[in-house]
Amino acid sequence: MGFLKRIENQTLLAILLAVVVGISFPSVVLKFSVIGKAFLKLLKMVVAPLIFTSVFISLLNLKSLKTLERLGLRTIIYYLATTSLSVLIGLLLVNLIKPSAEIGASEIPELKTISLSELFLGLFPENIVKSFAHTEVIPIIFFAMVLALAALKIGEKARPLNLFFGALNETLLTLTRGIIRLTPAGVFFLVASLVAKEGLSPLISLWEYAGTVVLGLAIHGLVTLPFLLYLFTRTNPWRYFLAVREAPLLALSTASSSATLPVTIEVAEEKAGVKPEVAGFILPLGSTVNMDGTALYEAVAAMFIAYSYGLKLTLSQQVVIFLTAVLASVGAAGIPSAGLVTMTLVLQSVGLPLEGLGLILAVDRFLDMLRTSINVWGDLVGAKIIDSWLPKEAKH
Ligand code: DAS
Repeated sequence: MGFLKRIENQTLLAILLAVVVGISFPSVVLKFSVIGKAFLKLLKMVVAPLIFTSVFISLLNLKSLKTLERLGLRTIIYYLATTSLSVLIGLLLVNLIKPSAEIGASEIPELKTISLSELFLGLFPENIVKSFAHTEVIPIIFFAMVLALAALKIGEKARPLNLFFGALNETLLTLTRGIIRLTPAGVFFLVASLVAKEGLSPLISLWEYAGTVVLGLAIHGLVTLPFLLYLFTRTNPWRYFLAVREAPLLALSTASSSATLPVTIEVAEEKAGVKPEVAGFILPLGSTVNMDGTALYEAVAAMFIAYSYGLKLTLSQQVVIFLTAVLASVGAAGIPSAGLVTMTLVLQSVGLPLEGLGLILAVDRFLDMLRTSINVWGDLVGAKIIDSWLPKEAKH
């Protein structure tokens, strides 16, 4: 933990330093903004293969198809239900608070929605190499799951796949941790060039928006999830949090569910009594597809961008935002700023300008840390609940 502890301190320090340097020497900083962009590219480099191997190997590790069928359906239903609850909280709050920021006098974009069938078809890869090349995360997850199902069907003969992709998964996680070493420098240049470009004014006007996101995350993390945990397992939520707290706290500082995954699995098995076959499937999958914090954030951010452009979204458009925020969070990878990347899906679905993302960049790192922590907390609550659903005979 020493390495990550050091990184998280340096990262937090880097953010504070970046704000000061970005304000004091904007022109110098902007000359180096390419370094921050290079860091983000390094993180994106591992997303496609890491997502594939973690989902594929966690499903392959399941003892039998029966467990997968039993676990799979309940897991998907649980993930979609909690993520939907999270988005609903976000939409309720943003309709009440109506955060908006002044923007330069730019033309008001006309709103358009892409059809849900296009969104649905987007889930399926037509060419897996293209999906990898374009880091189309949801098609990659789909392919990994159906391939794992096929491998489970052929049983022993698939053993080489298990060995190969297991080793590749470990290697990719190690590579990810290596890249995370660069986070302090990467974050420094990202935030410094952001502050240099935008100045601090968006931070002030963005507090309404950031406050709405933080309030929503707090309600979901401190009320909804603990309530569900107690309702389904009669576990004391506070004691459970204390047992697993290393993972959400690590997620807060790295802003990466994937980097936190080894600790998430460890605390779930060692301290929370979750069965290995459940932790091995639920948590890697959850770190990729179960992102309650991200979903809430994407819905609120999209509405904030609409308000800032003076656009009133109809109820049906908010339903599209609800659906695409859930989908976009499923597609977001567990790495820093992933939610920002998949947010484009939400904005495009209702025809909002992608330039609107520039409005929210200034506080995104801070919100990323908080939403990632809620993502991981949601995964851990899910693992405990689904573990309690395993029928008796499977608890050998
Ligand atoms: N940072 C992502 C994660 O690791 C979440 C996000 O970007 O929304 O979960």
